[in-house]
Amino acid sequence: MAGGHRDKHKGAGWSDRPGLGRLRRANTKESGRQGRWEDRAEDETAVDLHGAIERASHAGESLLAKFNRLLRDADAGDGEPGEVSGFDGTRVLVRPDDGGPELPCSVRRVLKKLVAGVKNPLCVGDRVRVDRSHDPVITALAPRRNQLERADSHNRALVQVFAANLDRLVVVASAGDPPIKPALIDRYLVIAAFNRIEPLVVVTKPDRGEAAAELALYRGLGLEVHLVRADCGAEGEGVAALRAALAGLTCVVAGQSGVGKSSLINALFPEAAARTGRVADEGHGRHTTNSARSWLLPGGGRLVDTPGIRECTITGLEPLDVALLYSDLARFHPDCHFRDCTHRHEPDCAVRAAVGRGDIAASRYASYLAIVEEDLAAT
Ligand SMILES: Nc1nc2c(ncn2[C@@H]2O[C@H](COP(=O)(O)OP(=O)(O)O)[C@@H](O)[C@H]2O)c(=O)[nH]1
Ligand SMILES: [Mg+2]
Ligand SMILES: [Zn+2]
Repeated sequence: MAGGHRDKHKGAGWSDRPGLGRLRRANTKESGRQGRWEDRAEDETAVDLHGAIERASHAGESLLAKFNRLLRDADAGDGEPGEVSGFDGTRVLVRPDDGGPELPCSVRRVLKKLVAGVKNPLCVGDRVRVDRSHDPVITALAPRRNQLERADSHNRALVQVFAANLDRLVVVASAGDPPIKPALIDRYLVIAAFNRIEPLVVVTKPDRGEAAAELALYRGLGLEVHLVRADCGAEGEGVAALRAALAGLTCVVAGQSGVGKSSLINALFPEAAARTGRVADEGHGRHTTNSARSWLLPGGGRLVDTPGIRECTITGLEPLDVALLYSDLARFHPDCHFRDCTHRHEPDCAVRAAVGRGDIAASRYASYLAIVEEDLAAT
């Protein structure tokens, strides 16, 4: 088939984006750095994203990489396995794997001092071991698959980690009331990609507006997109399909206030919703680290409730990194005249040409520019 690499990338799903690693190596001067990752990289995409994360923070080593490296050196630790489910004052709540009740635990000092520059050594979703021979104490911590982190609002030198080991970032938007905001969806998608969490898009309120174009756009990007009536309980349109899609997974729900997150969780998981009472409305007034909470769902999945996702770290990335996290832009990047093209003002830019032809949605290009020009400029 004619068209070569473009067809190969077309419609590629999240977990299967061939060529991003190659693209990054082809487009950066720091290709030597990739070697360190080769032995633990699952695939080229992982190499690529780690490359971006590495440069984003902590003088060449990402917080997550440093954390996991230190953990490998740490004591294996005795005790029963469990998972951090929340915080209660100075205690860390651990849900034991054996199904017993949550345990308020203290933390062994060596774990508290693990990584400098981190506000909280443990976060919701951490896999731990608890020694219960006396007062319960967390003795060991397993490496993390991924995490959501951001700079502390009071001290920019400190990083707050508020959830780890997530399977899905559920991005919720409403078809109307409030109107759908593709730029906000794109921001969450970049956060998901940067943190290596698979995103899933839910559009609520099909009775309040029209979102056919957005549904088509995000499905066209290879994303799983659900249209869901969230205020009609378990019988609402799309609820059963979404519940099936999330079964057994650890999910975090993100979205603007008023789009129907709480309603959605009520419809999906009435048992959990009765206990949560609240689910992350973004930002404002809540202590992100200590108010994060995870809830066990029927079937073994978990719902992680945390605000602050919108402010997750994308500062520190360079335009090239952001463009690579936009799968639709990245597809055209190899055809730009300059290998480090930022797709703004450069001549012979294949990305801008594609926007002009309608091969890249105008809203996607606009949100890319907004991130590059507003967020990255803010650092
Ligand atoms: N018409 C309609 N209203 C909805 C739908 N989903 C949620 N709502 C309503 O939208 C409002 C905000 O919902 P809520 O779940 O509190 O949003 P949250 O702020 O994201 O948690 C509530 O009045 C809900 O009843 C829907 O699919 N259709
Ligand atoms: Mg709510
Ligand atoms: Zn370009």
